[in-house]
Amino acid sequence: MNVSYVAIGSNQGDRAGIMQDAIRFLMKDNQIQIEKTSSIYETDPVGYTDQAKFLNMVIKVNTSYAALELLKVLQQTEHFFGRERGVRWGPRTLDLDILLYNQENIEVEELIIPHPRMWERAFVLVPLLEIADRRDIPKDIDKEALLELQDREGVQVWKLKNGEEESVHFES
Ligand code: GSY
Repeated sequence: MNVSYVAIGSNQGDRAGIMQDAIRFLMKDNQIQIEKTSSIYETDPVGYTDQAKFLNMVIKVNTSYAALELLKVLQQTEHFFGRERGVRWGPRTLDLDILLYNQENIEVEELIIPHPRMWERAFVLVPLLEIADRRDIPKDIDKEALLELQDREGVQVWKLKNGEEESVHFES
């Protein structure tokens, strides 16, 4: 079984409903088991800033898919939920990005793992560090690194994960 962390984002339509439905959709795949979900954060847009705020979160999945197979499933899921590949940094109904896959470094045309921009983005690191097991993340990433990120103040809890129960937002 492989361990992967996947970032989820949305800034169009019923953001939370879309994210919730996407997680339920992934739960139905018998090659994916969602082990943990982070709180949901509302975040100021980074990159192209003249767009609506995002909701962002991270999930931990156990999967028998190879990394490129998982990528394909996530892209199909984005497409199913109405994602269109338009403006590169522009608004989107659903964004699913593989952040980590085991402790592997992957660099092929379609996929770079660890995700190349994750270290600069508080909207990714805050939910990742909330749920990640220390052994799953590279050693140079810690909570101190977060304080230095420019977008840290733009990341606010929108819906807290409730207690210790896993996947609390998204029971199937
Ligand atoms: O890279 C994912 C899409 N995206 C986001 C996002 O998910 N959250 C925030 N806050 N800004 C973003 N800019 C882009 S592009």
